[in-house]
Amino acid sequence: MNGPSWTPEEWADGIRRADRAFLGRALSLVESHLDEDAERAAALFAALGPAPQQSLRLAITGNPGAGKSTLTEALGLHWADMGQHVAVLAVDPSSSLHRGSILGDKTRMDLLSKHPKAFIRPVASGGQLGGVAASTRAAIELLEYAGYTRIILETVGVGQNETDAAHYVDVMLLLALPNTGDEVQGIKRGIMECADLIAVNKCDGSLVEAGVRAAAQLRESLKWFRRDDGWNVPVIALSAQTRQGLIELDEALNRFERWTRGTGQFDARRAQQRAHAWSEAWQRFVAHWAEEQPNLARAKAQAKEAFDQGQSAEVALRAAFYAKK
Ligand SMILES: Nc1nc2c(ncn2[C@@H]2O[C@H](COP(=O)(O)OP(=O)(O)OP(=O)(O)O)[C@@H](O)[C@H]2O)c(=O)[nH]1
Ligand SMILES: [Mg+2]
Repeated sequence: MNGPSWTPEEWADGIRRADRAFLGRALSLVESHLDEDAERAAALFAALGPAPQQSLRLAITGNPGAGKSTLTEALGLHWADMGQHVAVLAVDPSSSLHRGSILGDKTRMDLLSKHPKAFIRPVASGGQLGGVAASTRAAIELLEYAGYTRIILETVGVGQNETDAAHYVDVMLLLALPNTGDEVQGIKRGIMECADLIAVNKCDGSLVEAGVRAAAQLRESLKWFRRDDGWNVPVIALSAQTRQGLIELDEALNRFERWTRGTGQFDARRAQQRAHAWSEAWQRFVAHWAEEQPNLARAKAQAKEAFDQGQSAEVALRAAFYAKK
């Protein structure tokens, strides 16, 4: 990144003032893969000091077209009007993020993006569809330093890593649709298991009745999932478009936050997420480093050859790496 000439302290001050220029450059800095940017980011975080703890981090998941962006905007506006500072990270699956494609038309969130208490930022997905970029955690923290109290992560409703978002947020909200039928709307089990709240969206017009039925059906299928923490996952019928049910959703979110903070789950989950972030970053770092070591590359090639000839991966690797010791 061609850097501005701010000192880490100036930069930190700018972020604490929620100055969009400083914040925007800082978000680009943590997304950057350049070594010198990593050093600058570390200096910036050192200048920022201990992270504020007052935020609520929410992820919205759901199949493509479920209304995640529409709900993000409705909920964001509701919160901003109530005095919250709202930041949205919208995961963009396209790799062309830095070539000027700032979210498609329907995800622009026109009203929210103009709100003085809101900030919207597209983030690159983690390489795979549905993934969340490794830099997302640092981005969330920067937004919190800037005083944002509600962080919404809109995920991409496709791919293998849809449940990734659970590693980054305090609350997982799953958006379902007023589809009824034997199948639970093609929602994968893993996604259902991760959800702390479910909202059936688009319960408006001719779909109101179907929405109520779908909500009942979802409540029924939730009985098959046992949660260790004893939380009863609420299922709320709503319309992100007419905002019917939005207050109820907000209340359910507040209830969940109060409940998890009360039981200590809230802090426990964040601590677990930090631990997960560490081991994940360490593995990624080591794997990346290993690729650059010529000795390792030779042993790996040797093992791969044995593997291709039918040996088990484990045996081949152990032989290539340890036999010569
Ligand atoms: N009738 C009705 N339509 C809705 C509602 N919410 C969203 N839509 C419409 O559904 C379509 C998809 O909405 P989005 O908010 O873009 O859905 P999304 O989940 O963000 O979609 P992707 O990001 O592409 O996965 C749009 O045409 C919306 O106008 C709702 O509550 N009622
Ligand atoms: Mg969207």
